Amino acid sequence: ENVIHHPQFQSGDYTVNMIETHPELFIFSKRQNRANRLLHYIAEITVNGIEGVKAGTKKPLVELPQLLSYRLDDATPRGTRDVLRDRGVDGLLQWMREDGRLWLTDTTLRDAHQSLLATRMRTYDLLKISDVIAHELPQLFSLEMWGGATFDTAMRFLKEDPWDRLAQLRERIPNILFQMLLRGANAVGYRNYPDNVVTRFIDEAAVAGIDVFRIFDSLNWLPNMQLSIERVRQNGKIAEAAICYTGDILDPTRTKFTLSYYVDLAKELERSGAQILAIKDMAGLLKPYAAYQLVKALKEHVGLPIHLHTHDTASTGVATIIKAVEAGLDIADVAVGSMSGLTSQPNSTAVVAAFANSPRDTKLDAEKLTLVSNYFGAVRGYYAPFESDAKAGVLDVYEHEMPGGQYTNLQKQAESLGLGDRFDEVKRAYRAVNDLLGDIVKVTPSSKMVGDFALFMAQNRLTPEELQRRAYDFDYPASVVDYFMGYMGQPPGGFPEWLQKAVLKGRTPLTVRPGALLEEVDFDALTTELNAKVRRIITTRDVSSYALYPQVFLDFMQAYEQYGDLSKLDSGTFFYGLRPGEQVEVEIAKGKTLIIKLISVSSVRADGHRIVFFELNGQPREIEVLDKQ
Ligand code: 3PY
Ligand code: ZN
Repeated sequence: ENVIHHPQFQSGDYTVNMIETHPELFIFSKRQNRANRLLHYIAEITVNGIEGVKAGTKKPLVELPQLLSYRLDDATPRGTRDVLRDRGVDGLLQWMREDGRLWLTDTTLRDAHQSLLATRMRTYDLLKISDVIAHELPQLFSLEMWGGATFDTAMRFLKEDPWDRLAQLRERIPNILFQMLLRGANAVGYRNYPDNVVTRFIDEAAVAGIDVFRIFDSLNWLPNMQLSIERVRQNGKIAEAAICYTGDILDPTRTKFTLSYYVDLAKELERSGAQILAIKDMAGLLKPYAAYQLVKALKEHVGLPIHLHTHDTASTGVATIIKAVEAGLDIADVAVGSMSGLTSQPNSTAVVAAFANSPRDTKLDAEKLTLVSNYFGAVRGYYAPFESDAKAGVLDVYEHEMPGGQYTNLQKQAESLGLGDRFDEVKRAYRAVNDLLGDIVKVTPSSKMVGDFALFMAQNRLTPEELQRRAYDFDYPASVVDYFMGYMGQPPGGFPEWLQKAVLKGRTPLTVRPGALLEEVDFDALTTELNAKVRRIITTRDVSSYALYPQVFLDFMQAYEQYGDLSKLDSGTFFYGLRPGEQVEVEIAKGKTLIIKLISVSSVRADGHRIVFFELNGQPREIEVLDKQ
């Protein structure tokens, strides 16, 4: 059992002599068994809560709809991934063009929950609906299901392995293209990485099952994207390069990000080898008539299929898609109804209905989308603590220009700094910072930097005028220093000199691509280092995770050691623990189910601990937990 549950074995990345080379597999050790480790987790969450969910929070009542079920040997209907496999990238793109429908990407598994629920959706909940998606929605272009903030959130907050999520979804959905969001030289992180960290990450992701890589740079700086575009192509996968849209091309007073700015950038991306061009409207600023103009101009000047990504923050999303399609858009991003709207993507059934029986009919079945939507509508209940309190679309996004994927995260960050009730002020500061920086593209990681700067302004109750007057008096947040050091790349139009000098205080900024200077990582040395630090056998994927997020990965490994694999635990128990008398069943392996009942929780003892009393398959168990409240 040690062998088959070993991550290296599960990932398929093993050889017949794995047991010889890994004698530690036979150390059955004093380590607690799986059940005990699971009890430990439940006791811990019951007593202390989890980041974002206070202990004692009432568990939402969630009733999942009855789902269609499929037999293991039911073949999935032919989808875009089958076409990619048979015909290659060019063949697929040609086939799509000839077909002529409006192709849709469903973002429910990635951006929708990143934007609505602080990226907290667990693999457990995604897997349950994956068979239905594979069998009922094969007409999709792709599923955006990885990358962006999901990579680090999985490890940091959910204590799960993002690679496992990818592998497990891939296994259940073999027929539809998988798409990820890649932050170019920042990979799935918040800073530029050495080139070989980026290329190796792309190689691993391609092998693990990503087909379409949406590549962007947070400053629209081409040198930060080229390496990724090339590497994706070398892997035989689809390089979708993005122009990030900010400002408003219809507003004559916004002279920096104009229609010709975007067209020039798109032409350069085409020359760099992009196979699809994405318009990445991460904040939802692209108004319908601007979308028409933009797509029309891009269609005239570039030969690539165009893929529109927008957010419905101001409720104009569906209209934006319709106008873009009138101008010749090829592919649009949507999310299922219950996970759409607000800071997320536009509603897929609305778009399907809008084009039904038109020449651009999506060929998707709205009833089937509704099944999936109903599932997510129910499951979303578990994530209530991560919701923003927005009930309707708001216009102020045109003012602050904050990406949809950042909104709930920044709100959480503000709350944790005691600025929860001053979030309006933080949003105003966000815009003020943008203007102080000379108007920049705001998307991860530049958006995080602007967010950190805005929180800093709000905490210090600074107006832009005051900051300007006293610019040399402050120590700026680390991300702001990094930005002005040129560690994220170069913004169009350069840095405002007065602020750069004040932030850097004599340090010399970079003017070249950071990746060209960063020393390549020695992966053999890193593997050795990791093997010394972690008790489980290290896979090449683990090494990639560690190269990107050293401390987050080690913390995740520690949680894994302490609690075991938490992926089998339902989300109600994962986030809220149990109440006295409550019982859950956890199928830890096929045919192996644990019945866990919480009996009671003792009062706090003199040493600060509580005893949590359980019944495990009818047998009494006690777990001691330090009460950290
Ligand atoms: C991310 O980089 O995570 C984004 O979603 C940017 O929009
Ligand atoms: Zn987005």
